[in-house]
Amino acid sequence: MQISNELRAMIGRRRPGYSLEAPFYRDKEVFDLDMDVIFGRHWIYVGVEPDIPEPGDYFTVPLGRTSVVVVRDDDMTIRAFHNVCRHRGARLCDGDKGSVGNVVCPYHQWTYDLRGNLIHTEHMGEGFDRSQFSLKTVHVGNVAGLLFICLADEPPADFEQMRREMEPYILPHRISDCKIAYEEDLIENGNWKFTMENNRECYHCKANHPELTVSLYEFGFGYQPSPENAEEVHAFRELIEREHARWESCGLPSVELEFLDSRATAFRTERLPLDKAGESQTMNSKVACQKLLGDLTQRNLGGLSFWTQPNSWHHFMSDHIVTFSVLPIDPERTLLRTKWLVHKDAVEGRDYDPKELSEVWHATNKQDGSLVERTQIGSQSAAYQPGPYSPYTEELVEKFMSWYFKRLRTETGQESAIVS
Ligand code: 3BY
Ligand code: FES
Ligand code: FE
Repeated sequence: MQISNELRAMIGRRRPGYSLEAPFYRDKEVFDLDMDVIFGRHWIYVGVEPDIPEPGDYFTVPLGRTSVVVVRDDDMTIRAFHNVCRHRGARLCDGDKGSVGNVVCPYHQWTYDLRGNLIHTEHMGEGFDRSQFSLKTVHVGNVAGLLFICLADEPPADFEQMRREMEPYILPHRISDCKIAYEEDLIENGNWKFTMENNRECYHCKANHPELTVSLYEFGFGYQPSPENAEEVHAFRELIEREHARWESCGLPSVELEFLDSRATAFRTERLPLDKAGESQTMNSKVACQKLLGDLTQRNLGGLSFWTQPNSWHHFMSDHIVTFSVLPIDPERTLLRTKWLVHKDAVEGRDYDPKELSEVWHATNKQDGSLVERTQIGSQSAAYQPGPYSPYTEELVEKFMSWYFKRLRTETGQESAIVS
C-alpha cells in the first residue's frame, strides 16, 4: 500500500515510551494501513474449535470491510474462506454463526461445498468451468484449539514456533473437549489500538475493576509493581516460584515465555497465582464450574494467561477458559468478542450458572469499553499530546507499540526486514 509522506514521517518520528500522535487513533489512512499491514499480514485470533463442533458449522469474522467464514468441513477439517460470492460478489453467510450443508449464495444460488468448491450454478451454459470460481481461501492456524486466520498469501512462518511453544501450556485445559457456555460481542467506541493498550496494562485495574481485582493479586499482572512496592513485589515473585514448582510437578508448564519483540507472531504467556481461594476469576475466586477441564483434578491452578499480538488475550483456569478477540470495525470502533468455555459435559444449572461464570469479565469488559471510549474522546481534542507510559506498569504497552511500529516499518519498507 502506498502511504502519504505525512504518514511516513509520523511513523518515523514515533517517540518510544509515549502514547501515539492522535491521527494513529483516528485517521482513515492509518486505519487502512493497519488493516493491510497488521490485520492483513499477521495471524489474527478469531475463535475456538468448540465454535464449530460439527461438519457444516461456521462462524463469521468481521475485519474492517473484510468478512471471513470459518467452517468445519465433512472431514472435520477447519477451513476459512472470504465471505464473498465468486459470481457478483454478494456476502454469502449472514450472522455470527450457523450451520449449512453447502454454502448457497442468497443472490443467485451459486452453491459451494464445504471445501469452497463451486458445485452448482444455473444458467451459466455448457462450457462454464466451475473449477475456476472456488471461494477464496484464507489460512487457518490452530494452537491447541485456539483458531487463528491469516489473510496474506504467505503467512508468517513463525506461527509454528508459537504453536510448538504454547501447546504444552494449553493442552491440559483441553479446548477440544469444551463447549461455549456464554459469549458476548461488545462494540467499543475507540480505535483498536486503545483496546490493546488498555489490555496490556493493569495500572487502571485497582480504580476501575472491582470485580476483576477480587481474584487478581495486587502485584500480579504488572498490576502495581514499582520501586515503592519493592518488598511486596519480591514476596509476590516468591509466591510465583513456589506455585510454579507445584504446578510444574502436576505437568502444567507455568514459567513465563515472552516473544514480543523479534517475531511477526509475537506472544507472551505465564501461569500466575490468583488471590483468595486462588481457583478462578470469579466474584469469590472459587471455581464457577464444578466439572473441571480435561483431566484436571485440582482447583487451585491459578490462571494461565496467553497474550498475542496484534489482537488477543486468554485466561485458562481449572474450571473455565475466557478468550478475547479484538476485531477493528472502523478507525473509531472496535469489536471485542469474548467467549467463556467449560467442559462439554458440564451441565448448565447443575455444574455452572452462565451468569456467575461470566460476571467478572462481563463487568470488566464494560469498564474497559468505557475507558477506551474516554481515551478516544480525550485524545481527539486539540490539547492532546502523546503522554508517557509508566516504566513499571505500562512496560507491556510499550512492548506492544514497539512491535506495532517495527511491523509497520518493516512492511512499508522503512527498515530492513526483521526475521519472521
Ligand atoms: O486481561 C488481561 O490480560 C489484563 C491483565 C489483567 C487485567 N487485564 C485487563
Ligand atoms: Fe452470488 Fe450471484 S452474487 S450467486
Ligand atoms: Fe481493564
